[in-house]
Formats: sequence, structure tokens, C-alpha cells
Amino acid sequence: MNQAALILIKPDGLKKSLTGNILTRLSETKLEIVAAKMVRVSKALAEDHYQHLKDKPFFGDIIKYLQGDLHDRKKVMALVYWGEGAISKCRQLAGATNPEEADPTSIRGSYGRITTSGVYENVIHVSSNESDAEREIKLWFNPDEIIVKLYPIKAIEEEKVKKNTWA
Ligand code: IDP
Ligand code: MG
Repeated sequence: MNQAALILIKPDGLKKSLTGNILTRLSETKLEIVAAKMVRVSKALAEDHYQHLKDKPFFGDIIKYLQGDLHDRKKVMALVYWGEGAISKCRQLAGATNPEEADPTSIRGSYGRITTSGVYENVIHVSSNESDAEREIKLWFNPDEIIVKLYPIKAIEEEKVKKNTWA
């Protein structure tokens, strides 16, 4: 069954210049990339993204991590991978959450580390299951930014919306 998975190349992945390596590894899945963009992550977006961890002692640290405060790289690359078994295929390549426990040939095993303050810097986010993927994709992308129709949409008319265009 076709599935969608949200992938984030986190600020440490960008700072370490791993974008190409990570995308090459993910291309082994033969999945299709149906959305991609660079995002400057607000505190609200980071907190929404990690809402399931808000009671954990490391919550504050992972919010700073996703916002790029730990790496002087205030951006992440967000992508949607789509195809048969997308979530398990991408999570398999990503490896375990703890980079020290991840298969050494996985993306996290190859490139992740644990900081001295205990944050798992694991270079990539992959959605855990279909309901998380839907929630996360809707958080990070508007429908028009995704080239396939993943979830139901509705048309709304907005009046007097101010937006930038090319000068
Ligand atoms: P996942 O990214 O493998 O789905 P989650 O449990 O959703 O794992 O955790 C989100 C992120 O929070 C992880 O990718 C990692 O960066 C960080 N994290 C999770 N557990 C710990 C921990 O026990 N110590 C430090 N950081 C953690
Ligand atoms: Mg998770």
C-alpha cells in the first residue's frame, strides 16, 4: 500500500554537509519524493512537531536542536517520500533513535552522535507511523506544495491576502 513519510534533514545533517549522502541513501528505497523545501523552524512548529515528547526532560533541548540553535544553522530540509511501505523503508535506513545503538551502516549509525549534554543528534527525522505521518505532513506542508493528493483538501477563498511576488 502506498504510504507517505515526512523526512527532515535536521540542522546537524545540514551543518555536516550530509544532504547529498542522506538523499543518496534514501534513494535506495526507490520511493518517490513528492514534496521538498527548506524551512526556517519556528518555536511553535518545533513544539508542535515534538508534542508527543513535551513531558520528557530533553524536550527543551530537542526544540532548540530542531530550530538550529545548537548548530548555528537555522533551517531544516523537509521532504515527503511516497510509495509502497514508505515509513518502514525510510525508518530502516535511518536506524534507531539513539545513534550509538543504531546499526552502524544506517544513516543515524553512520552520522549521528550523542552530545555531551545528552541530546541524540541523529541527523534525520522519519515519521513513525501513518497517523504521525499525516499529522506531521499537514504541519510542515500546504496541500499545494505536494505534487500528489495525499489527504482530502478543501478550497477556501481568502480576501485581501498580502503575499510576496517577484518584483
Ligand atoms: P524518532 O526520531 O526515532 O522517531 P522520538 O522518540 O520521536 O524518536 O524522539 C524524537 C527525537 O528526540 C529523536 O530523534 C532524538 O533527536 C531526540 N531524543 C529521543 N529520545 C531521546 C533521549 O532519550 N535523549 C536525548 N534525545 C532524545
Ligand atoms: Mg518520532
